[in-house]
Amino acid sequence: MKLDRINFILGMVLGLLLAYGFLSCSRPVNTANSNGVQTAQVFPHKMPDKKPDFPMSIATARMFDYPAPRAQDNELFSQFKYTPLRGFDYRQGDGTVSRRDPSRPIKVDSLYYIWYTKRDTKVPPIGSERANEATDEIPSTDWDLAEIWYATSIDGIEWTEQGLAVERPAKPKPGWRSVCTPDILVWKGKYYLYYQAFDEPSGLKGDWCPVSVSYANSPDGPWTHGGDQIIPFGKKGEWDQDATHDPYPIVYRGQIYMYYKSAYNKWPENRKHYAVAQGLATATDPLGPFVKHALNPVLNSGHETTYFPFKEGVAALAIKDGNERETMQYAPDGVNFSVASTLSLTPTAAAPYAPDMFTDSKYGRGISWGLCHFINAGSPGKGYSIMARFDCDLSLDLDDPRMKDTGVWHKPEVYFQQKMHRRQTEK
Ligand code: AAL
Repeated sequence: MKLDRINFILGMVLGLLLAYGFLSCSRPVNTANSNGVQTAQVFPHKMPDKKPDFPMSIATARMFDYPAPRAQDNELFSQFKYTPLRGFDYRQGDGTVSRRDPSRPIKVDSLYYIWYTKRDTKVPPIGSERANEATDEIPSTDWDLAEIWYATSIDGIEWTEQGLAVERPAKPKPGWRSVCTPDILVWKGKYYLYYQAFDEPSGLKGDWCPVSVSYANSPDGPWTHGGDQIIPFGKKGEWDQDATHDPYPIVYRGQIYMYYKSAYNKWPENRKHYAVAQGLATATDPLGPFVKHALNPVLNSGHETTYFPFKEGVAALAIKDGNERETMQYAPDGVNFSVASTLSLTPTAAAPYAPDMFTDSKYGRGISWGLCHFINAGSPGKGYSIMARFDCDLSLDLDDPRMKDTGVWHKPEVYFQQKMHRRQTEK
């Protein structure tokens, strides 16, 4: 009898404790305020400047994982403004000349220099799906049968095309079909151009190519070939087994951090389910060897590579592909990236100017302008790309509230341009 009574009392106490536990989780925790008055800890009207320590939803808690809980105060959030470049001739848009995938500008004395893919062919590209019909005169893609040219500018808007920097080598050297998508490294007073080097028309098996490098003592050249397959392909079955694209070196933590892109989950006979990621390879010598990071890929989304030193880490722009497309990302170690902000109207193939891109800065200052491209400048059958300038406020040395406005309003016509596709209209 006595034991039953004890069990009953213990059961009651346990039930009361469980009830209190449930209720305390499901409603705001009550605490006394400074006057001893009981108040529920509800999220405050005044935005907290750091993460509160009371229970919140994961969405509210996540606000404090960004550089600032308000986008307008987020150093890695910005609008993007665009300006056409002057000085490049596109033959009234007949599709026979194209300029794209600009390198980051570098400033030498008082002049900005850029390098870029230039295609100058008798006819416009016929498309990667017809790569088997490409010839020595008929390009498959916009970057097929291309070479690397360079230009200079005083203001980043008016450019003077200076001429050929890296030409296609003779067959069968890597790049004999096309050299394109360059980027620049300045290291110990010398200049290094890294670029994609095609041995077949892009699209034949896929957009498959390695990366080569050339170097010079002056930004005006002459350029000396320095090596091929600079970024090692992955072994068969590894994500970057077929291509290493968009080579993008910065100097960070005393080494050359070479970020690059590859597309995976696609094969010559099945290319629709592709995925894109970006990897990192490091070196202490610009001609290699480049050692790939064990945690590759380091970015799960994005397309062309865009990185810059920011505070103690590295910031990255991810566009076009992947669940985290249209975001700024940040890695305090240059390797482990997280979303820092979401963006709109992002620059494609963005190549930002940053004075500390190659200075091994211990506290990167960020960016305020750069170049990018538009690959749809032409009309059907006359495809070509143009380069353009973007401006932004992703800089610790700029404070432009207008560039932090989160509303980007387009005229209705911009939306009406995005017409339904045929299957939608046939419904
Ligand atoms: C660009 C880059 C690479 C691709 C092609 C030319 O935007 O991603 O260079 O190979 O498209």
